[in-house]
Amino acid sequence: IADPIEQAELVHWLEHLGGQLSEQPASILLVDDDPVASAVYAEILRANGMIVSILNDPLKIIPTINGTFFDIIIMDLKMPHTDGIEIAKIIRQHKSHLSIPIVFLSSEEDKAIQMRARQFGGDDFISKRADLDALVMLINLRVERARVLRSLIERDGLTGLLNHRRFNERVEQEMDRVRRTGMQFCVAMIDVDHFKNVNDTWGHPIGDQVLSILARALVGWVRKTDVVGRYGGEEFALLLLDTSPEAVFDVLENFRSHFAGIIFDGRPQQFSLTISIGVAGSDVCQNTAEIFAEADRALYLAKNNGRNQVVL
Ligand code: GH3
Ligand code: MG
Ligand code: MG
Ligand code: MG
Repeated sequence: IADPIEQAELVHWLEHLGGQLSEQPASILLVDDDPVASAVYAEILRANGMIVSILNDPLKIIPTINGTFFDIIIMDLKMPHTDGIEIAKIIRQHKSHLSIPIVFLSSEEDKAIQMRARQFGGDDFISKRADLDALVMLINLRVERARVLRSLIERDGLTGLLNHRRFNERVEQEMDRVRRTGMQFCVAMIDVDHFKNVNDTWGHPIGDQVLSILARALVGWVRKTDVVGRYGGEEFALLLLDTSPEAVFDVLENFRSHFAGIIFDGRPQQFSLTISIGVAGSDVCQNTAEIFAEADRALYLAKNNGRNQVVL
């Protein structure tokens, strides 16, 4: 296959994947209602190259981790006004926060309490008397493993894009944000036209390569903050933020035409392909199910109107 990906697109793509799996510094949420103690630990972790946010009001844990991604939560166990175990329980009640590592930092010696802390959602327990190198190493190991696991759970193996479930969750989050901020977003569904023919004519491995190339091209085309998912076999989905369907139409129309110009090498013959796209805006939809149904309806129209087109 003549790989049509420009260097800039490739860099963009690697960054897209790299956000999850690379040498990026660990982002840490330090939860402790003692501002002095938390500031001391934050300084130490920052000196070790980590990005640290401090939460002194543990009861704000859910809005905090809903709004910002953290690799790991480091939490004091005994806090003057709350109990770390109670906070861990609250975190673990949320399906989307099941996998974030929680490490308790405490001078608690009582084995029964340590056990309880693990039972209710803590992953590790590190003594405040432990040496700081041990703390830093533990955090780095936890973060690395969590990143790998998260990518296995959330990403599609062929393209590296977000999978169907994770993409839906992202749209769900965006719906919540829209309710608070009034910002608009769009969802686009993209389906390769007559893709079955590709497999039948050129073979399944070439079909797979086409899908990888389409995935990379999409990531390179949209904004860095937009989200690209693999929705099904040869169906992709875009979450385009802070924009209207009218503005998105031009971007996707240009992409449609760009993609139609890509020459794939079927060895010995070359071939090209087209895509159909359906777009829906959050402004006319009450919930996630509705915006997907709208985008699907538009995609269906694009297919019925002869394919190779974008429909709003
Ligand atoms: P339409 O224009 O109506 O979308 O026709 P189509 O042939 O693209 O649609 P259809 O749903 O009939 O076929 C989709 C094909 O995509 C069938 C399936 O074998 C193929 N496919 C799905 N996932 C993969 C994959 O991961 N790799 C490859 N090579 N093929 C896949
Ligand atoms: Mg304390
Ligand atoms: Mg198709
Ligand atoms: Mg399809």
